[in-house]
Amino acid sequence: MMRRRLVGLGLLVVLATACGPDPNDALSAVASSNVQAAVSSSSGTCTPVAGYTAPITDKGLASADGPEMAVSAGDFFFQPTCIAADGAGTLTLKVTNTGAILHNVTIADQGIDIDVAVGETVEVPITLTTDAPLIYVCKFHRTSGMVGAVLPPTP
Ligand SMILES: [Cu+2]
Repeated sequence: MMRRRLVGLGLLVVLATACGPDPNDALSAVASSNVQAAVSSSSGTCTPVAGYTAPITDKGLASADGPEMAVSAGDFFFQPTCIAADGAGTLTLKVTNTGAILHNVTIADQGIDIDVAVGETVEVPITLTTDAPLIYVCKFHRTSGMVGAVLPPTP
């Protein structure tokens, strides 16, 4: 059940902002995968395509600098919502709960289910392939839009 839902989440549309590290580099990698990519001049978004009905709270797209990627878990979002990785393989998500309630990082396919207490930071080891985005959720607030993605590196 959960696995099927996560596969559905893999279909993201990524819209890039014009500022910050060149997001078009990341988007070219996205376009070559099973993710549908689009570029917009509006603020960065990371929203689902048709077929995925739960919301994703969009807090933008950022480019990673190295194998460690910092993410804030707020009420109820991950920020940045999408991160373009600069390498594949074993990476680390450093997730800090900047909100007022308990959050979580779950990647069912990788056996990850880690709670993040208020004010705490957890290091989550993830495995990223070069051909598909890695979707993670807060298991408590997934249906409130608490979904994030690590995008494959540009080839
Ligand atoms: Cu949460």
